[in-house]
Amino acid sequence: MPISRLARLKHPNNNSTRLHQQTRSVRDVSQRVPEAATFEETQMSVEVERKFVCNADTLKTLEEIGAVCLAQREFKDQYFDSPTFDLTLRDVWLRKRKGCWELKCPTSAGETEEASGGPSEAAAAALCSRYREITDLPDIQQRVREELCGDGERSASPPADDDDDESWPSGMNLRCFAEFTTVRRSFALEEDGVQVDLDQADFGYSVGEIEVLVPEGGDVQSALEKIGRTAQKLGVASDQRVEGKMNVYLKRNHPEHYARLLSAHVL
Ligand code: V4E
Repeated sequence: MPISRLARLKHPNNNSTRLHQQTRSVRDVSQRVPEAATFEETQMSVEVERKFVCNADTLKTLEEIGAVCLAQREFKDQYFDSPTFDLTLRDVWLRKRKGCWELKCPTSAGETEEASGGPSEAAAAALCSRYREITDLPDIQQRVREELCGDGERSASPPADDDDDESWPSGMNLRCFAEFTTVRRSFALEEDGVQVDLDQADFGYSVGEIEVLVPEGGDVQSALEKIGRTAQKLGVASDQRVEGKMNVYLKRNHPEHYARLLSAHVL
């Protein structure tokens, strides 16, 4: 979760009260959630994350390793794509979360260059995903047009209704293919810049994520190492890649779409 979203945790609409009630055993310093990042910081950051299976003991383990509860909030995600899945088949994920548009897309070449390590480092790195997250609407629209048209020229002249926060997806023939609500508890760890999220989706799937936000040109290798150390401390350092919410949602609700993404090695 990028800094911009950490900042949103402070928004008055966010339901942090329940957090205080439900995670009393973990020190709550939600007042110290960082302030908003600048536009540039957010735009150029890469989110490196590793998912893990969480269970009844995870909260206790977080407390034991000194994790600090930042907030609990609930949000609805709506994911959009064309009828022929032109975005997701390119591993590009357009969503609306709490009224804000977000685009998660693969990092461009060189953006996440990592120092080469041994086989164990490579295996650990393979368990992590790296995505660039774009939150500026004009930038999102531009990138989506490029993905859909594959045409930089055409993307210079947006459709007339692009500025309309609600109708621009339908103007590009994008429709909502997935919609679910998540309850997320976020924790900061002593390890610098590491955040752990525990997600409970309304379709009956729970998953944990260890995340580090790497600024442009930042040290992805160091982020991978922090994530690996955190996984060890949490006792979740399995060598199995853990499914995200979207994998499970699509498998259950849209098996054809899921199969296409598997064939394309996106999921
Ligand atoms: C499916 C997917 C993406 C959509 C968002 O997925 P995810 O990171 O699971 O959602 P969430 O709510 O945790 O987002 P956050 O709040 O952290 O931004 S983005 C990339 N993928 C593909 C994908 C993949 N191939 N493998 C894994 C393990 N996860 C996602």
